[in-house]
Amino acid sequence: MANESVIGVTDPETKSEVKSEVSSEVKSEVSPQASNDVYEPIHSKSPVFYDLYERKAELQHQTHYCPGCGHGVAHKLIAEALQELGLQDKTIFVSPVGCSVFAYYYFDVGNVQVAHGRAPASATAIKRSCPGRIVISYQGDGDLAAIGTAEIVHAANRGEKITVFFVNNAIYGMTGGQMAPTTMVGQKSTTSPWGRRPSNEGFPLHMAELLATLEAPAYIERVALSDNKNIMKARRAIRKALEIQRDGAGFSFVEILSPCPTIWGKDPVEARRWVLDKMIPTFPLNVFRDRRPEIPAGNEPPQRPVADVLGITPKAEARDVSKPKHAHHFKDVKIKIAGFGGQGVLLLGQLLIEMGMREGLEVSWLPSYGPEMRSGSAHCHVCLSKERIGSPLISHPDVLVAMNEYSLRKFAHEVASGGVILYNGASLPADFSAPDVQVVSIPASEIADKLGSTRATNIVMMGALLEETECLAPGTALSVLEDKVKKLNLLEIDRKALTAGRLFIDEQAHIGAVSQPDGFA
Ligand SMILES: Cc1ncc(C[n+]2csc(CCOP(=O)(O)OP(=O)(O)O)c2C)c(N)n1
Ligand code: SF4
Repeated sequence: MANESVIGVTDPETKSEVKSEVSSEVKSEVSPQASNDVYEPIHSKSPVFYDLYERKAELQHQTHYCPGCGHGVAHKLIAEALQELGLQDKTIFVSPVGCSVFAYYYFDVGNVQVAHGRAPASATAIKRSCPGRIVISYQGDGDLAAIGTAEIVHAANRGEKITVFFVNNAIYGMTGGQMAPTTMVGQKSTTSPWGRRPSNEGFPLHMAELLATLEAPAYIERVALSDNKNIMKARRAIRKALEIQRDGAGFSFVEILSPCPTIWGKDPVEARRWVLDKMIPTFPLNVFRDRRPEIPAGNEPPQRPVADVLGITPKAEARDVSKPKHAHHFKDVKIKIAGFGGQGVLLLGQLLIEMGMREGLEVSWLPSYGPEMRSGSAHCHVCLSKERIGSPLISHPDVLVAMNEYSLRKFAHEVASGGVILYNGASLPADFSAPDVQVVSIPASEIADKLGSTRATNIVMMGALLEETECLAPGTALSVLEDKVKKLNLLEIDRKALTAGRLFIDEQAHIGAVSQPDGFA
């Protein structure tokens, strides 16, 4: 729990308990089908976090917050409430970007750290997938009332059953004192050096009042960390907000007026007094909402895997990855597919990752395309890996599938040494050269035309890719095509296109025109 003298994190034993408990709950909350899913939900601390957040010896007795900062007090009040209510093991804490970005080092609960302003959106997703958990979104005023205005308004308006603690210190602390939406009239900041003027910067936003205009929220209160009496009131409000969530009553929100001595240029005592004298008159303390919202019962979303709901679940045998159908002779393969919109560039990538999933590989697909639907340039990155994929972005592909000359010229230099370029063309452009890589020209468009549809060009290239690299099994390709292509005449053409692409490479190899590049079978 929050501890201002020792900054520790979950001990490994407790962590594993939480892990197994959460996993089993997720399974039971989703559906019996989910337990048959290919992937087990994993809830554990990311390896990028320190096991122990160790500070220099002389700093061990304090938090990373400045002396007198309200965040430390808010943390303590929240941690105490969680402990007193017995909610520690059920809680998932969503940390923001701001001075409290490291909140996950202070709370021995489930932790997620999210992008600036997005905490209520992430908290929504977490709460909806784990309705039995206590989900807390903790945010500063820059995070919640500037970049994240839309997220908080809509989460509140939907009546998400989460708790939001909004730490309002009237300034951007972490980035050095820029004006926040809550900066008060006349208050100086680095971006309002003459003091906030309504004529130029508008008026401060009153978030508690604003959210109280909505129908859905169950509880909204503003409190202040100005003096002991108000801190005790803050303590009660924090506790109540958590109780409301525990009881499933709806959205709860506590705005906490909080000192930021460093940016305000005051000592800790002066800063507290400033909250009392200056902030409270601008942001009056009040309970703005305390009731159970009357939200008509509707059709609850089905707690089933999205693929099942959309009716796109692959056949049972296709999902069975217990026995790999294909020997993968690689650790990972990075493929870039590039061409014009309309050439099936993105679809080819999607088919490959679907195949990879069915063969038990980790996969990723990252598309990139312009605003034009047809004829604009498009490309996608596909990773097939035996290990978890760090980034879906590929700088140096092992394989480039260039669907046109423009893509060949544009991306050939990126291909890793020993890699392969598969080019859709009867022959390479005369002045083209790519040392250190294997380049194969495949007249895929002509082949597809002869089979009855230019649209099958990408499938000819897929056949060539499978034959050339042996990264995935042709049988898997067929089963994916059978699931995805609904029109029988097109499916027939695609089957032939796949075979034709493979045969083309096979024949080239027999006449010695194609050699196996490094790294592939
Ligand atoms: C997308 C994005 N935009 C801007 C930033 C820079 N940034 C980091 S924290 C912050 C504001 C922090 O202020 P606040 O939310 O009030 O929290 P405090 O530091 O005062 O606790 C900003 C603008 C960022 N990290 N990410
Ligand atoms: S800059 Fe302000 S908000 Fe940030 S840690 Fe220091 S006192 Fe706290």
